[in-house]
Amino acid sequence: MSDSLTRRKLITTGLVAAAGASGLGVAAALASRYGLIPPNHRGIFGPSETLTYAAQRVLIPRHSLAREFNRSEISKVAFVNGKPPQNEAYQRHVAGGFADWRLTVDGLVARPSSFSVADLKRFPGRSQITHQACEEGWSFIAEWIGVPLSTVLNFVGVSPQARYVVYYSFDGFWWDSMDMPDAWHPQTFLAYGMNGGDLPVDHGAPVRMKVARQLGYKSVKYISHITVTDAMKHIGDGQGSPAPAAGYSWYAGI
Ligand SMILES: Nc1nc2c(c(=O)[nH]1)N[C@H]1C(S)=C(S)[C@@H](COP(=O)(O)O)O[C@H]1N2
Ligand SMILES: [Mo]
Repeated sequence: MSDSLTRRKLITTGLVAAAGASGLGVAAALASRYGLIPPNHRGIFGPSETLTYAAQRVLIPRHSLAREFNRSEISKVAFVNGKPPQNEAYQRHVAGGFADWRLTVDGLVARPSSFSVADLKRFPGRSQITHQACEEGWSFIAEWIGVPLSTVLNFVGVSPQARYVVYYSFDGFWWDSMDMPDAWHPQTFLAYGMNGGDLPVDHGAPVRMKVARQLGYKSVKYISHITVTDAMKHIGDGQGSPAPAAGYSWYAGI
């Protein structure tokens, strides 16, 4: 047994025993010792959110992959959830073929940068055929084409203090964040293509986040800004995304 596996097993046994013996508070204390506290730990579901997040992070190897499918398994119908940004600026980008779209990346990085869609397409591209599941109950299989977020993070140079990657939709309304294991995960993409073509407007053109290991709402569409941070407390309501205030988990692992 490798050292990390032994450690994982020890922590897991501790977490499970603590949760069983003396309640979620002890589990949370243990999770805090290992830095496995989600940004929404103070919310109504805080203690159980911490337990779920810590247990997932301890139990599942960091780069374990979401299942990938064959081309023949791609769904005939891809559901859409949520409208494109309802503003004129977005309509102008659509009319201009997104030539002036920029994705800015800043925060705890050595080289804050701004990328056009063409810039993103110059990085080595990847594709994945994965399942997208919405919290509302529907799901579909699609091919997503893009650049792994890790490639862009390596390009801008992430500081060792980084703990979260926060990402914002052009409409300024949708945003979310993920921890560094998901940010470095090989199936976390900045997707600019879908099922062989450019990403359609309904699905987030010109570029969306695709987080294969979490529920659909983490895959924010129309991405125009990414920021790397060591703390979530000064961002939004401090819970890592608007999801917790709406009754959903910050960590939506599947
Ligand atoms: N900007 C933006 N991103 C978004 C949404 C949205 O309404 N606006 N909906 C989210 C939800 S709830 C889901 S399930 C997926 C749906 O992606 P799809 O429309 O490509 O199926 O996008 C997520 N990202
Ligand atoms: Mo969703």
